[in-house]
Amino acid sequence: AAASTLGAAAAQSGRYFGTAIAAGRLNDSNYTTIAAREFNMVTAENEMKPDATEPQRGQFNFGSGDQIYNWATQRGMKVRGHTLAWHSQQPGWMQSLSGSSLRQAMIDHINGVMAHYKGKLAAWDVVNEAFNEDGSRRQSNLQATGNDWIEVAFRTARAADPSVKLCYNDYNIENATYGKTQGVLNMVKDFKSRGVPIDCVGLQTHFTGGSSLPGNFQTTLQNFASAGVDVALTEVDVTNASTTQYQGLTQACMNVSRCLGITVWGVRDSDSWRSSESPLLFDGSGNKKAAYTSVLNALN
Ligand code: 9MR
Repeated sequence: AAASTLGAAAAQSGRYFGTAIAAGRLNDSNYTTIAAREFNMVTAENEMKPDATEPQRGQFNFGSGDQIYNWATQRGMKVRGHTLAWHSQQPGWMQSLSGSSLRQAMIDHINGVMAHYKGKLAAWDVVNEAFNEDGSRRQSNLQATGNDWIEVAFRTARAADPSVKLCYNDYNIENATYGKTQGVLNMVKDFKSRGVPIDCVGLQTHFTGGSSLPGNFQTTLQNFASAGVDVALTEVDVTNASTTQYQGLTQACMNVSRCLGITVWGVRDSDSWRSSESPLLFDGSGNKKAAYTSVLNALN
């Protein structure tokens, strides 16, 4: 029988359907009613990022992250951790570090945050957005600590919590022939060949701001899977919520056995970081849009 919510429909094939949640909206009952009904995975939109969790060096704050974690798990939902090492949304003290002191701060940050959530999360986005469009490494303060910073982050993460899946997460890695996609795929193959722990790649899948679903998306997912990692669509949104693109990206995940699930980057259009593009599955009043039906049907 066809399921009537996104989460239940995804669960029929052992997958999940998630959303980004913002702690500041948890007192909006229209928002929480939809979120609790439709989804079975949650990502904190900003509350588990480095600036939120370690505002002063060595002083961790899990208040708003835990608010989201508790809200989700009290409703039977799972939680993805987002994110531990990133060039953006670093606390001010971290931005001013470099070299070996920044490297140590990154390690300490991973250990401090992962200890708090040890055994509780489905996955962590250990490293976020570390590549340029051409497949080279993004120049950042983290990259400047040495090219091995990504593998150090993953090894640190594995030791901190051996039970959680460790993911690399990025945008514009949906087209199989694109330089950035190949750069990330080559990193995964290199890590696998050298025993660097990595379990999954998160494809953010922001088909918004001018980008759109590539015809080879399923091939991309399969290429990562063939390299030995699970994949997930982690931050989906689509300009004007194109039904064909939403249907196509959902079908691509359904067609790849190692595609674990799909997360949309917000509940209603009004909750989106790109609300002017109306890219989500519910309108600002919380009504299901046509794209919702196309996703639900593809999951069913
Ligand atoms: O949706 C998030 C928005 O509220 C923040 O202002 C922004 C700050 O960088 O981050 C947004 O989420 C991003 C995610 O963490 C990583 N991939 C891109 C997302 C959209 O910018």
